[in-house]
Amino acid sequence: MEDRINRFRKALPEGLDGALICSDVGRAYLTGLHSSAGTLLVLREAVYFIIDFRYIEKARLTVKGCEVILEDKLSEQLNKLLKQHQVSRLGIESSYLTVQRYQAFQQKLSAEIAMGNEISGILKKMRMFKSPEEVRKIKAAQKITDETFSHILNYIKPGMTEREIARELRDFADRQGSEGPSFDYIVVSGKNSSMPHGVPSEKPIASGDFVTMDFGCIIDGYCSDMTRTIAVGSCTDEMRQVYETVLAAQNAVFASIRLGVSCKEADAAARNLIEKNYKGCFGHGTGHSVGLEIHEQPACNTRDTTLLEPGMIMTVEPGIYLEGRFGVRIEDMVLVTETGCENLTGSPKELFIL
Ligand SMILES: [Mn+2]
Repeated sequence: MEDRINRFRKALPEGLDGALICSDVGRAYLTGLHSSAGTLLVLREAVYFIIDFRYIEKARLTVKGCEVILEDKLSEQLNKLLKQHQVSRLGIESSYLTVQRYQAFQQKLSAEIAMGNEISGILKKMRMFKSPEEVRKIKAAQKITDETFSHILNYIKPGMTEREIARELRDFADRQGSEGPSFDYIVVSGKNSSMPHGVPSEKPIASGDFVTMDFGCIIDGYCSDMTRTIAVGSCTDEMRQVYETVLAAQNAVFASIRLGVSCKEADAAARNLIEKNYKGCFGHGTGHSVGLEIHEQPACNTRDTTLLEPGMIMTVEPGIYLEGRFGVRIEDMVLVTETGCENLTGSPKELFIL
């Protein structure tokens, strides 16, 4: 973590004397401590972590590379430090700070609070590239996700509701050691499966339904993300054809990922294949990066021109959604490597008919 703070300090843009890091994820990334409050003041020559009584003991024991201070009157404490270091201009995390908090800083702090996006940009860029330690955590989270999928295959029976299945996914993953669900799980069946981000309902699973399950775990704060679609009872030729097309689209993306390929090009690999027969039925991006947050930058979509580079972890999740009828999505996570990509997801993808 000390290394992250130092890299961040070195990247501070000219014209800023430092930065206020107030987001949960920004603090967790730079200090290693997960908390729901606290302020990290990063200056060129010193770093201060001001945090309240609830976290102070843990912070003193674990946070390295900065002076840990018990929060009392935050603005007075900050002003004292700003004066001591002759700070005149501070950056903030524009993508996380609320307008209310920004205005409070503006009114109460002696330094000018710069409105730019540089600080958020630097942190997002740093977080794009996962260290071996971060990769290990995401792999551990995915391992539990894979175990949860094999469990649910034996658990799903016609008549169970989408919410019952979502609950079992969460409970099983927690029992296997997940720190919690990495997002609100999606379990949609039958007609509901044509809604990519449908919310699990009291609808019972019926024979002939597709069931799409999108879920993930958290280990040491790091997320995993996976989607599988399975059939219950039976499956029509059309359902099978849609399923095989989505799988082929996913494989086309894996084959496209190599050094120098952009996110946009990886997205096109899936999109071009799907649009041949299912135009207008794939209305979301092909994937996104995953880390401390479930959605990170970059993202494989029709706009993001970021080049894929080793150390990035991306989901690959094409789908086909036939409105009012059914849908299929298949999602794995891959690590971009020097030579292509490594699939971090172990769950099988042949079409299961339970
Ligand atoms: Mn995803």
